[in-house]
Amino acid sequence: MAKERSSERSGSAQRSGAGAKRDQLEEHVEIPDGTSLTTDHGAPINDDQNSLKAGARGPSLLEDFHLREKITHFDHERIPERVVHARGSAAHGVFEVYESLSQYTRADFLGAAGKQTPVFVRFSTVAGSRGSSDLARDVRGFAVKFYTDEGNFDLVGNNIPVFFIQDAVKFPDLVHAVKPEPHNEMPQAASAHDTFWDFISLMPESMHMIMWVMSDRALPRSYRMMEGFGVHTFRLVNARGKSQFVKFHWKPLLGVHAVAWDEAQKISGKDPDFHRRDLWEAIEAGAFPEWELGLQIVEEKDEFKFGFDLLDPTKIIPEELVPVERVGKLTLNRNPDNFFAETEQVAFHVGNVVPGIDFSNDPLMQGRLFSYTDTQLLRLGGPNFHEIPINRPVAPMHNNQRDGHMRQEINRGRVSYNPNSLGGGCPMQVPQAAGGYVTFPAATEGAKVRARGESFFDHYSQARMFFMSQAEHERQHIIKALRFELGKVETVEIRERMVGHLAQIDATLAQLVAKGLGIAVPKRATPPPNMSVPADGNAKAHQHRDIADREAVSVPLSMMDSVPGPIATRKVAIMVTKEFDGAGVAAVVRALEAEGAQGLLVAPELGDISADNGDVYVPEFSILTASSVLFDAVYVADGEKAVEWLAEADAVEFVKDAYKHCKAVAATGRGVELLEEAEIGTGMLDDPEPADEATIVGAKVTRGFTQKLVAAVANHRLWSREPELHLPL
Ligand code: HDE
Repeated sequence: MAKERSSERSGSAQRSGAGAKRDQLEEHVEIPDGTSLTTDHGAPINDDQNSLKAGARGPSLLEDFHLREKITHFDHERIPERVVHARGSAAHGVFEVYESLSQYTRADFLGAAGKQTPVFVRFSTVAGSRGSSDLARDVRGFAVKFYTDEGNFDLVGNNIPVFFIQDAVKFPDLVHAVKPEPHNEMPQAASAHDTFWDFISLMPESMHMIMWVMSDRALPRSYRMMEGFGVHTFRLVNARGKSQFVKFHWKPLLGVHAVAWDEAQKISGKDPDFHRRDLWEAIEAGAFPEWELGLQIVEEKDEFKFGFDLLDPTKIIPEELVPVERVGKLTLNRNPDNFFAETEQVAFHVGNVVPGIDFSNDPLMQGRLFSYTDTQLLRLGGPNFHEIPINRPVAPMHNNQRDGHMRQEINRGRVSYNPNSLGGGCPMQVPQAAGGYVTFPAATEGAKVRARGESFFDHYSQARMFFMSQAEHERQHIIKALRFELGKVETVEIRERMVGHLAQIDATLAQLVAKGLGIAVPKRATPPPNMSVPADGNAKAHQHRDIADREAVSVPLSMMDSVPGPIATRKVAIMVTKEFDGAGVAAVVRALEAEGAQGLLVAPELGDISADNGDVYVPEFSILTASSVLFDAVYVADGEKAVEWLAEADAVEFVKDAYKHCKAVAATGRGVELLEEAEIGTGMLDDPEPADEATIVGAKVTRGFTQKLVAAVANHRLWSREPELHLPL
């Protein structure tokens, strides 16, 4: 009602154009509470359409407090974007621990079976700016803020379990190298350029991470389908003061899946918000993304049991050596209300820990402990960023920190120091028995040196293990990614230096990359001219004893470990033309929905479309607003007019791309003609064994047909379809 009246008001005002008349009408206006327009200081605003002028055609007046305030605020709307991880998307959720973990840790949020803790999780790419594409080849951030009853615990991880560098002092160099080159600010959100590979080729310690970043892990199908890792070794400390080392893992319940490189590049054009939209829509639809928290626990006495160093962030602990124990579930169930207030202003810090969780001496982690507060001071403008709602702990805060920019808290009384007697000694220190944080008394000794442990110098064994653990198509993708990235590098010496490293990982890998670059594999690896490797540059001498076996593999390193998997939330494009097979399409949609997947109609145009049984549908997309790279599979429906698609170049490209990206392509009846037009096969309807198990055709939709479609989507992709792209391995 009130809304109607207020529009009446502006209508009348416009009609009359007379101030006196308008005032009269406004006397009767009732504005619901909380909806009136005001200045930042609460003064009601009567006209937000015109600035204050000296006469209707005269100059604006400086006196116009509303204009000045509105524009000034607008001028200051932007804050510096994160120096890394600028592009991100986030959601609220809950973490529930399955069983008490009190044998490992005194952390209260892990202490009782079924205990729930609210969380806020932000996913990100690393190199690109805030407006860059979600589908860049890049590491993904996976940062979780647990709002525990004992304060915030931030697990600020990535979707790759190792890092490029071993020591924090190299981080600014790494980031300068990967960001757009400083003279021309190119390329955006891409590592395929000289400065990145120049740096990497001089940093042998980065080789393990390079294998991961060149793999399809750097092109996730969805944030919901990627793993997360704490990367560093942390400590868990129990109530008796016993410490154990721990690596944190997040295991997605939908499995770990990626898209193809060609697809990633096309998605970047069709929908640069692909991951952001996917996360948002899944949560809006109630298909809440879930991960299990996994722990790899290593007893203190076993610290030196492995060939690699637990403190070295370029190494994993293979799951075959220490299994991952799944201890709880993370569920994201609510989208943010406001992107800036929450996703942009959230401030993570690897140093935000709670009693029972402690650090190791990993030299990369130690540097991070300094960096995160420092960067928030600049980005969020002062020391009170912990008071921004998204950063505020649910646990009460009491301390003697005071004042500073944008202080929200009104501290009462005159005491802001400790010890004090005037305030009764408050706020009081908390004894350990009452839950106070106590740092684990790890023994420390040694001379002050700028050095790295000898145990950090095997840079190739785990890089090789990763490569050897990949399925054949995954290796092909790594080789192609390296050919692409190094092919974009203009300086030939950098390419050669990189191939020299690859030769230390695997001879075939090096040969095939070198071939693509038109160079020879160098006879001897060029010893890097930096000081991070031993002076003799002899990698073999430092090879780790337990993975010196050149054939060592670790099964979970391949994403094939995730298939077949659930198809929940997968999207299948259903291509329909007028008078399509209504019963068939309904059966396909039902079969998909029974598995939690979606069938979405793509028609030549938007607007109502009738099926042959008279049912009227509203297609979600027209062929111009959709592209098969945005779906997991394609089904072309039968119908007398299905052949109309054949004249649509976009429709032919649609299915061609889906096939090329190894997705399930299905068709019934005359729909099969579109697959054939796209050169997916010939005479398929007569052939009871069409080309492959992800090409599914039939005269009509049957139970067997939908079962095959569901099974093909569950396998994610039929990568073996890439033979024409295959390189001899
Ligand atoms: Fe970060 N990192 N990082 N990082 N990092 C930041 O903090 C830094 C590292 C990670 O969604 C910054 O608030 C240093 C490893 C994530 O808001 C900054 C070093 C891992 C996010 C920073 C590292 C990460 C950040 C930039 C080497 C995986 C995004 C903006 C010593 C375990 C968090 C900010 C979000 C963000 C510094 C290495 C993960 C500058 C100095 C290793 C997920 O503080």
